[in-house]
Order: sequence, then C-alpha cells, then structure tokens
Amino acid sequence: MPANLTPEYKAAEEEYRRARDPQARLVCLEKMLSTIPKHKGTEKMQADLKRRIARLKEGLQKKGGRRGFAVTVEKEGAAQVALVGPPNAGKSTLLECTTNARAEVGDHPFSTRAPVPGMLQFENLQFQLVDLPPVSSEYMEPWVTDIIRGADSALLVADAAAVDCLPQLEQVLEILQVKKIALDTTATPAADQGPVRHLPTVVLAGKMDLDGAARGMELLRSRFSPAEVVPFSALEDDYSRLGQAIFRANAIVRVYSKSPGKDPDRSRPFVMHRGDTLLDFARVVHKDFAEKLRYARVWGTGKFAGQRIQRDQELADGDVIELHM
Ligand SMILES: Nc1nc2c(ncn2[C@@H]2O[C@H](COP(=O)(O)OP(=O)(O)O)[C@@H](O)[C@H]2O)c(=O)[nH]1
Ligand SMILES: [Mg+2]
Repeated sequence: MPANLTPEYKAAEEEYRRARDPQARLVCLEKMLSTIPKHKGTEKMQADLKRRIARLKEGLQKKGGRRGFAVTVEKEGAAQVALVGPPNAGKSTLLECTTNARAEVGDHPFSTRAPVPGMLQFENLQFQLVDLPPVSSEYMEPWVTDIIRGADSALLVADAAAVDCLPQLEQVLEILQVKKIALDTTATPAADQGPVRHLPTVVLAGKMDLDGAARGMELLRSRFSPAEVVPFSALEDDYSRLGQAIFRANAIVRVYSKSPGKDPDRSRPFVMHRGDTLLDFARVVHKDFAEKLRYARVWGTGKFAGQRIQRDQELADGDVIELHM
C-alpha cells in the first residue's frame, strides 16, 4: 500500500534532515508523527518514528536537565579540532573553504546553533574541524565549552584585519580560562593532568587578504612567539600549511603495517602519537599481537631496512612495521 505522504509530512521530514541539534530534531519528528497519514501502509513508519522520538527524549533527559541539552560530535579522522574564536573571526567561512561541510544556514528556524563538523584533508590523513558558536562574554551554551574541552586540539581563529585583533583573542582566552580550559600552543595531547584542560592549539591569522591584516599578523606573531601563526585567507585554496600545523600540534605519528613479503598500504596509516611505542602499536593493530608479540621489524628513516626493534622503541612518523607472533 502506498504511503501517500502529505506535503506537511514531507516539509517536516526535510526540516528534520537539516536540523542539527537534538531539540530541533525532536520537534521535527513529532511534527512528522502528527502529519503522517494514519493507515496500514504507514504503520511501520509510525512505529519507527515513535521509537526515534523515545530514544531522543531519553537522551535529552539523561544529559540535559540543569545543563541544557547535551550536544556532542562523534570524533572522526586523525584528530578533532575545535574552531575557537571571537564572533566574526571567519570560523564558519574557514570550515566551508577547507572542508566539504556547509556551515549552518541563517534561515534555520531554531536559534540554538549546533556544532558543524567537516573533514580537512592533509596528505593521507583527515582532520575533523568543528565549527562552533563564538566564544564571547554573552551567554554561551554549556555544550560549547564541553565540546572544546573534549576536542583533541583547538584552532584559535583571529581576524587579523580587525583593529582590536589581539584584545579580541585575549578575551576569548580569558573566558575559557574561567572554564578551566587553557588554549596552549605548547601542550601535547598526552600531557593533560590536573583540573585545567591544556588543549594543544594552533593560532591562525585569518582574513589575510584584507588591508591591515599584515599588522595583525605581526601582533599575533609577537604575542604567541615562538609558536607558529598560520596565515589564512578564504581566497586561497592551499590548506597544506594549516594541515601541517594541525598535524604537528596533535603530535601525530603515522605508522604502516605490513605483512612479510608485501608492501604496506600507504593510504591507510595507523594514527599514533609521539611517545607511543612498538607495544602501543601492536595493541592498536590487534590485542593478540600485543600479547603474543615475538619480534618486529621496521623500515623507516634512520634505520636499517628490516631492523628488529624492542617493544619500548618509540615510533617515528612514516615507520613501516612488520609484526611477528
Ligand atoms: N575578506 C575576507 N573576508 C572573510 C574571510 N573569512 C571570513 N570573512 C568574512 O567575515 C565575516 C564573518 O565570517 P564568518 O565565517 O561568519 O565568521 P564567524 O563568526 O567566525 O563564523 C563574513 O562576512 C565573511 O564573509 C577572509 O578570509 N577574507
Ligand atoms: Mg560562525
């Protein structure tokens, strides 16, 4: 039996597909349920809608309550990078230029903005950039700082052409400090201890195509020296420098696994981190390898081809490893 869906239902469904935060999605699902024609042909769809509504409500209650509803972004790729910055710095534009994601459109019927993830390609890796509402002294939803805290690193986006470029950033840093988040250009992914989250951070000087941006860039350089400040403009289309900076801040080490007599698949690196050892790698490949590892051979720069290595040997970017058990 055909479902004979009404235009109201289709509109609600379309809105659901575009809605990004759970509360907005819930409203859409309820609208879909109320407008779906009630007959035998739609019974399964009705049941499915009810199930989705129940699940969503449960999630909102569990994590919601006092703190407002929970918003999370499932991590994908080699690192999750939160886009952090004052209003109007160019965060959403950066996401649109460098990834295939589309930042939130203005005619969204719900005022609560949602995080928008997009994947930035760098060599054989992808980084997940997450666009966020601005960090400002006005009310911020708790989930904004939750997402920043939970990310692997931050991209601090400055409007280099703004006359108050530096004060804007200082304010962002202060607001986050109150929330016990330190954007730290020297932090390493593993080094986090204590109550303050030290987030590895890349500083980006945006809108470099505009007048006055060169001065902003100089101010940023002296403020964050010796850390690198990455120049960026939406008019450019080479993002390798940005990718390189994110790669470095996340202390990523790419390791390739190979079987005896075969070449490694260089398009699929294992993403490890500086300080990780052979044993860490074996664990990631398979828990059997970690338990029963007899020996391993490595091919890489500064090593003899096929040289045997110890379990506590630190990995280096580009290492090709043959595990034997
Ligand atoms: N000239 C120029 N304008 C930019 C650039 N990036 C963003 N903008 C403009 O700056 C304004 C704010 O950008 P938006 O991405 O919405 O900032 P957000 O609030 O940080 O997300 C918009 O009018 C953009 O068109 C850039 O690289 N060059
Ligand atoms: Mg924006």
